[in-house]
Amino acid sequence: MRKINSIEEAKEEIKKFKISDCAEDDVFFQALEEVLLSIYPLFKSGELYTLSAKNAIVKRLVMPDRVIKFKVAWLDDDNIVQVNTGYRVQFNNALGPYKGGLRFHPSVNEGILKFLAFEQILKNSLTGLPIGGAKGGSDFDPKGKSDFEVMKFCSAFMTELHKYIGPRVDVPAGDIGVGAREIGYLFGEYKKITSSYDGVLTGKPFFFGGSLMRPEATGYGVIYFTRKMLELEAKESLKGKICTVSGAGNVALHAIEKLLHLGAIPVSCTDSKGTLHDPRGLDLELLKDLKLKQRQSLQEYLKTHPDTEYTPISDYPKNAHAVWNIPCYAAFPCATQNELTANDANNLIKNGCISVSEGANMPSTKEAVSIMLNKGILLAPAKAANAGGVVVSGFEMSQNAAMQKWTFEEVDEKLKATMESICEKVAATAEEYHVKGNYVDGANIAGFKRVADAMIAEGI
Ligand code: NDP
Ligand code: 2IT
Repeated sequence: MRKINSIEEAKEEIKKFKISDCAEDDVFFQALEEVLLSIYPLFKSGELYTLSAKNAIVKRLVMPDRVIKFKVAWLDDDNIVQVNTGYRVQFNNALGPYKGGLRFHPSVNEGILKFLAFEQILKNSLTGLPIGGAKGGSDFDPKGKSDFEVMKFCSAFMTELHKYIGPRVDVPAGDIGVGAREIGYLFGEYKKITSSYDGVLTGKPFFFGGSLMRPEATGYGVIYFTRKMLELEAKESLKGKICTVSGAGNVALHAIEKLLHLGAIPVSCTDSKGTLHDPRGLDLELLKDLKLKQRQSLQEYLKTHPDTEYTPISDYPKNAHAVWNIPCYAAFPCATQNELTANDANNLIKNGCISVSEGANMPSTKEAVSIMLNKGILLAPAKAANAGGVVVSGFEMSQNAAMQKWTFEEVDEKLKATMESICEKVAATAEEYHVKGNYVDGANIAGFKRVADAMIAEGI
């Protein structure tokens, strides 16, 4: 068996090894390549995990168990039939039932869902909870649709999806475009079809089975993780520090909320149309009203705060984003994949940023990750930093199974402890594999090992 002695050799080996049926510019390939390069010290030292190992552990891990693709036909408010594509990628259940969100966004395709489901396997592994990895969704765009249309789409989507899910089989949750409203409609339809009141979805509204704190969990978790990382690596706190955030959805707004609780100064957020920069600190109550309740554009913020800087997305050069050119101590990309490019990474470093925490899934391009790690930025990778959402989803599964309700304080304490313990595990793994301070490698190695060991123990 050939031993691999350098990262260059690992890169060559990975190119030869057919890791997927996708092109090298596909997001799925991007996610696989990052993980495989991170875990190369395991190829070097351990026979169990090498690319050519007898158990084919890497080959088995990079191929989804199944990709379910289905038609979703539904009736809009003008009584016209609309047709969308629905998906569920059940990637790996070595550690527990498939678990991961549903994304409703026009950009959704199989490649995006495969990358998200693959990342979810390692993220869920890092939580220490008994959950496997999956992701699903549709190219349906909830934006501009009436509540009734969203309900009819969700019913049609669940008519097909219900065949493949169950509380011990696969437990979907929310993601972009899927919040408590959508989960409520999906749950209602599942219940109608199956006559079963199961904990088959997480992120349910509290009054019919949801966990307190699930809406806040991802955003709060990102900040708990970052606070611990700064304490361990820089002996610093977030108090009084200027922070930039992208996105203006569930993750971004709750990250902003926790930053405010800790005395930091969050000054930016973004949506699909532009960037808001309020150097005095953001007016969170107004943002929540505009984005979560009224579902309006961030530009509306200017009506209340006319002196705020707003940059429409079209006013900025390609491959750079206004939000990452604002001087800050810590940055929090919380919108979507590949929203932080090489140019953005260079601008952040030039302006004095010392830490980047990924609230979104894979928000930094491959080039940006490499620049940030080489320049000593503390980079908290998505699969560790944003695990708080799925952690509280796991808590919701426990509460549903035991027919219990935990208080907000109980969930918050457990979330804080879990995020800190993930941070410590990632830091310790990086140190063990001689890449101290490299949380990207630490997270990939620690996440991979738990899943790989379970797969080996369970046989083929
Ligand atoms: P939401 O739908 O609540 O919000 C998404 C935000 O990002 C919106 O402000 C949206 O703008 C913006 N956005 C989305 N896509 C794009 C795009 N292509 N270009 C520019 N802006 C965009 O989603 P979440 O906050 O739940 O998710 C944000 C990120 O966090 C995603 O990467 C998701 O996978 C990840 N995540 C979510 C978790 C959760 O629990 N919800 C858990 C872990 C990770 P607009 O308002 O204009 O639509
Ligand atoms: O990316 C993610 O971790 C999520 N969208 C949440 C998944 C979940 O099952 O709560």
